Amino acid sequence: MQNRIRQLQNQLKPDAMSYTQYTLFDIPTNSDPPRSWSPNVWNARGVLNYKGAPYSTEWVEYPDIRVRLGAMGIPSKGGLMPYTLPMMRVTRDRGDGVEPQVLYLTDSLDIAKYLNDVHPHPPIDFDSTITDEAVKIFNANLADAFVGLVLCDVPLVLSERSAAYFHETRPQWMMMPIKDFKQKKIDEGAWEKMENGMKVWAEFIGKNGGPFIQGDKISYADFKMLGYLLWAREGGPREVWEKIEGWGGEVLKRFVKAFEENGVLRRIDY
Ligand SMILES: N[C@@H](CCC(=O)N[C@@H](CS)C(=O)NCC(=O)O)C(=O)O
Repeated sequence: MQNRIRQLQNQLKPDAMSYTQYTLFDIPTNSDPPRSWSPNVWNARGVLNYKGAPYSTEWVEYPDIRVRLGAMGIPSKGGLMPYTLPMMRVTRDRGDGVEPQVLYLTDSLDIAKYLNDVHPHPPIDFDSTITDEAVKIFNANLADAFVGLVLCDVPLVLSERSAAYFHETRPQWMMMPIKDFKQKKIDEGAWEKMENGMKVWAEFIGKNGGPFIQGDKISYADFKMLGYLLWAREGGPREVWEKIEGWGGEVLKRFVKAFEENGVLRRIDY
């Protein structure tokens, strides 16, 4: 028994002295202080906040993402977006004089899963069936409206450099200037789609009594849905968010409040 205890103590020693640092790389708004607005980044930031994990934020402007990540030796993903945020750097110093270990996590789902493994409490359900269903519902009912009414106006909350980058890069898939694309989406019924979509959204979120998709049990799908809402609230025009809030009604209010009560919104700007 004594031996077993000594063995355990020896195993624990380096860990007790080791220390891990998380750095979340995020795209800033042009406000002072900057705020977190990107739905993808929120998938990671929300989980960090929920877990109460200590971390620091490094704000990176759009045109600097590939430069900064490339300089860290992170491989390019190719395509139109070879480097993306969120990225989370994990630095683990074992306190034994040896070079700290560094890990780069370059996708929001990987970051969320990593955090859930390392910090199991409070738990998050990662059942992919629910996540897939939630994303499918968003894509079928709301994505178009969000692209037209939120994404197209994101440059308004960005710094001049990031806004210029956005105007330069997004027309590559919109096939036209952002302003024209926004008008096209409005002409195609973006407002009506948003209103109907939010009703479907509220039915889906509230189907088990709320506040989350599975009732009281929080899942990664809830974090993804929150990410979309925060995209609109932090990155879109105020009138769009006010409409979304109205159409989401009580279900949306309870959903956001439950995240607030769980500490998920405590860190937005640092
Ligand atoms: N699958 C990625 C997607 C991330 C993503 O698309 N990030 C955007 C910001 S919302 C980005 O960094 N874009 C870089 C660029 O446009 O150059 C994730 O969820 O982590």
